[in-house]
Amino acid sequence: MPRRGWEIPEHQATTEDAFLQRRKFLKTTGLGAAALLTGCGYEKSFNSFSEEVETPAVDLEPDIPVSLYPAPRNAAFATLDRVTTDETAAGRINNFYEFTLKKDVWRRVGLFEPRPWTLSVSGLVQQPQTYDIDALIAQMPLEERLYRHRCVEAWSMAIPWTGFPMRDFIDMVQPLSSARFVKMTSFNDPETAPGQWNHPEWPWPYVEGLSIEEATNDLTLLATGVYGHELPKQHGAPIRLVTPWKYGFKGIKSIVNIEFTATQPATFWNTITPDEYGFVANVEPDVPHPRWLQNRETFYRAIGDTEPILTLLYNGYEEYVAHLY
Ligand SMILES: Nc1nc2c(c(=O)[nH]1)N[C@H]1C(S)=C(S)[C@@H](COP(=O)(O)O)O[C@H]1N2
Ligand SMILES: [Mo]
Repeated sequence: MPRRGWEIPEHQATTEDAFLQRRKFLKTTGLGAAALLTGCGYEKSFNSFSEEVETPAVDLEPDIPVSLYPAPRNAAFATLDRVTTDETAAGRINNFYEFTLKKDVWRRVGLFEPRPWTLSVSGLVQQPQTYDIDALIAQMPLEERLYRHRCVEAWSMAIPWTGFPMRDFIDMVQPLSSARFVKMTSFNDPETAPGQWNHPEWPWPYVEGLSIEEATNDLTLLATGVYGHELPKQHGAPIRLVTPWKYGFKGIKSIVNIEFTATQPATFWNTITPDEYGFVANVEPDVPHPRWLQNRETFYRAIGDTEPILTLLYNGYEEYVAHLY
């Protein structure tokens, strides 16, 4: 039986120290970045690598699979009061307007190339720079978290994301004290994204933002994987935001730039329909959308298998975020 995303494989049931050592090896040899750039599994790339190049002078145990996924699950986010949505449903019912206004994004991402990819950091920050995405991922502490996921359209899922806390990233790049907001921007490429091609009238690229306090909250994740492997294109490869106490549209996909700003950035939805999509956009059951109520939602267990449930304040994450508002 294939391993489920949340079951920690044996090789990761090692000490934290062993785990870090392995990462260090990946980093220092540059193997991690080189192999991951191919977009296929590390294991496979490693095999072809060792055929062509001399074996590195490191005592590698041959039975240790050197892969970043699945990552160890963070115990604080290991369970939820709902079943995990089936992976096929989560991967076939998506919102990604760069490709389509419909939900079958997975059928329309064929031309999109999430690798090679760079993520730049700019604005009010001490370390502005451009990262190769796989070099960045190899140096960040990946973990898995099961989160509720609530779209403003009143459907929801429970999804196991893999990623690193945005706070760790922010600590690394060191924003200036004048930075109050984080503005995140997606790609703009109508040639490979039919939704952008078909809707040149929209304010592409997709932009989202958070206050610094929100961006450094315990919950805020930059996700690079889902269901125990790298993000597929329709989920926002190679890196996307996850803020589970907010409506899903805040969770910007396929990020190319993170900018630190002094003022609140204009965002994609807020620019198009300011009365419907606020900047803060927290899940609040008592605050209706102008066109529908928000106190109930349709929870997806699998495709065609849904359940009506009550919406929770801050999507059930009150203890983490209530102090911010
Ligand atoms: N770049 C970009 N990010 C985006 C969107 C989008 O259209 N473009 N849709 C948002 C919306 S409305 C939701 S609900 C979530 C959906 O994430 P999922 O498809 O991985 O479940 O992505 C968000 N991130
Ligand atoms: Mo959404």
